[in-house]
Amino acid sequence: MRAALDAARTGQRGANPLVGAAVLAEGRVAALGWHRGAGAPHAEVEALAQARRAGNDLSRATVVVTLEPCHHHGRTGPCTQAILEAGVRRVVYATEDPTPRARGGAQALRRCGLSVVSGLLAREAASLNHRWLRAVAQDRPFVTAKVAQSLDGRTAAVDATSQWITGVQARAHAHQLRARCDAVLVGTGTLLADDPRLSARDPQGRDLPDQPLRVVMGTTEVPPGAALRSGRWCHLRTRDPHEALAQLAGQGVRHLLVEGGARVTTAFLAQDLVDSLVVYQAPLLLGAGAASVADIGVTTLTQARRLELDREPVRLGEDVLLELSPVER
Ligand code: AOF
Ligand code: ZN
Repeated sequence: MRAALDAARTGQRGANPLVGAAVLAEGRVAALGWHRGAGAPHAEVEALAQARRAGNDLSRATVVVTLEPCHHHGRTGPCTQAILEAGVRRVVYATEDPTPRARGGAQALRRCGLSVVSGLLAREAASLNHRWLRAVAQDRPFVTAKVAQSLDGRTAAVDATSQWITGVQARAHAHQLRARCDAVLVGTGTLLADDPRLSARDPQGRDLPDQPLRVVMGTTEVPPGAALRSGRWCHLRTRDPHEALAQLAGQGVRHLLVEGGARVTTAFLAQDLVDSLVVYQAPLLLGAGAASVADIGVTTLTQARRLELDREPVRLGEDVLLELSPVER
């Protein structure tokens, strides 16, 4: 289970949980697998495929997985079925799957005669996914907020010029992030200032295969010639992030990317609705320019909102990518 938990951390935080799996066969860890993110195969399917490729006899094998195997036809098939087809004897998992669509795997496997054990290292597994678990419990999309900023936390210079603070590689990464999300949201202020397309594009400017829903939030009207109208888009006439999330959940959005500007990002942060923060940190100073985050109600250091790194920082050209989760208060 420790090896499975380590493998789980390799995945991407988002609408799907981080999940890792190990196959125990012939007295050792025969294979490890992890879930790479929404749309990709689930952890146990990866681990079983790996074990099979290595030529292991699975008839007496155990599958160890950090989350109860799913029992639904989602973007991929049910893991319960993959486990049954592999012919293993025993399944050990850490925490229950709380989602109404996917849960029930343990019971289904027991009914088919497998030995199923739960609760191993459950606390560690739950803490790995506590933000995801919270979003599921609140029945709202998982929220990733993206900030591209100067070293001194600015997103524009004093005269409002803001193209380009980050370099080509960081921008390419940000477009891949858009493609992984179901929807990308900006406020009406950013819409009027930048007229963004909000599409996911490759460095040559071509659309990537997966395109997010483009969302504008705020009470100002969307101009008839706005660039984002060239794709699937919607306007949420509210300034309340809770209300916006409820409406998006109703449209089937499970992973929302909040792209700014500062007013919208601040509103989500102030309501503690950011589950994951992605920062592209550029090595330049803008001095008195616009700040990436405004008043979130912190007036003294003890009230500071603390975040922790989900993984090691990554260098993208001249810029640095930071992936963070807010620490529970
Ligand atoms: C598993 N193993 O590795 C993961 C599971 O996006 P889908 O349709 O592939 O399904 C995602 C849901 O499946 C997710 O919300 C969670 O309930 C479960 N995730 N289950 O057996 C895995 N990632
Ligand atoms: Zn599954």
